[in-house]
Amino acid sequence: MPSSPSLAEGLAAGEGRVVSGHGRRLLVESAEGARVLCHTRGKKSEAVVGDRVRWQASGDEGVIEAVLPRGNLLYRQDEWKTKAFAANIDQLLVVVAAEPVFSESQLARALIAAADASIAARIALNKRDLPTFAVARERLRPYEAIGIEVLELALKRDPGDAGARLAPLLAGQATLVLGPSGAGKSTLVNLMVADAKAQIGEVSQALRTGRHTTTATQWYWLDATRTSALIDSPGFQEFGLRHIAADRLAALMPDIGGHASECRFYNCTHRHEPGCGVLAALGRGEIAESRYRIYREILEEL
Ligand SMILES: Nc1nc2c(ncn2[C@@H]2O[C@H](COP(=O)(O)OP(=O)(O)OP(=O)(O)O)[C@@H](O)[C@H]2O)c(=O)[nH]1
Ligand SMILES: [Mg+2]
Ligand SMILES: [Zn+2]
Repeated sequence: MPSSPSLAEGLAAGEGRVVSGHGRRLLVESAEGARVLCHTRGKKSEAVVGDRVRWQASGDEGVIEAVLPRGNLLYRQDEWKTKAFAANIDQLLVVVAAEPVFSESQLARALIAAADASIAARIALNKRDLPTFAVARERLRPYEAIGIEVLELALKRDPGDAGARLAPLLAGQATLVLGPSGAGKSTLVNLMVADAKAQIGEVSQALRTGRHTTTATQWYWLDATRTSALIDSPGFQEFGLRHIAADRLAALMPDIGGHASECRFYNCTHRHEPGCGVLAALGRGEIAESRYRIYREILEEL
């Protein structure tokens, strides 16, 4: 898969990349690798982690003049509003585990958001050492069927194996890591990012949060040459989909959308229409019931 312009193009002088922060205080890394606390100048310069920006020094700090064109943009949502949280992502790695039991709906939502942003996605199923692993593995069959690779890992129990399999997949890419609490995201970041603790410390100091566990999205470099990155972000459960048009949802779920051409009506919503190819496929057991239920659930929200 080709790299996004984010990593392949690099940065010119006067340009930087947002590596952490939110709102109007952002930590920007210059083309030379120096990190500078920057402020934004109103709506036009509102940036998120991963954004390439044009910035100018102003004393010890900096001002963001403009956000450079984005390869893509991802959103999160809470009950009231949708907000962008990461840009210029090459691929998504969803980390789930045998335990705690993960929500398939949250997993599906993350994959829909990735498909909408044209980002490749993989699933890492962690805690292979637990007896409940087989059940979790079975729940991921429909995802494998739509072409999503499932990596079976034991990040803590067998870090050597996990590291060796992850490294080539992460090389040269900006990878967003998402997943529910307790799945093993921090274990993964600490395994793959040698100086993760130092990078966290640097960010919390620059943003003066006074804590060493950042709750916001953060960009980590995997290598000294800054060619591969992991983006760690909390909030798996609030993936923003409300910007997606309802009639595009099926296309973003290939196992559902793949049958839409068999529907009698071109604008079929696959709920109750006569001659619906999706409902027919569901009846034949060709679409997993959980997947159809999630389709209906998200459709009601759009
Ligand atoms: N049995 C088992 N436990 C693991 C494995 N990998 C991680 N864990 C444990 O799972 C727990 C959660 O791991 P974390 O890496 O903190 O999970 P997280 O996804 O960062 O969770 P949040 O920070 O709450 O979002 C920890 O107690 C880890 O030690 C594994 O391969 N096997
Ligand atoms: Mg964590
Ligand atoms: Zn239909």
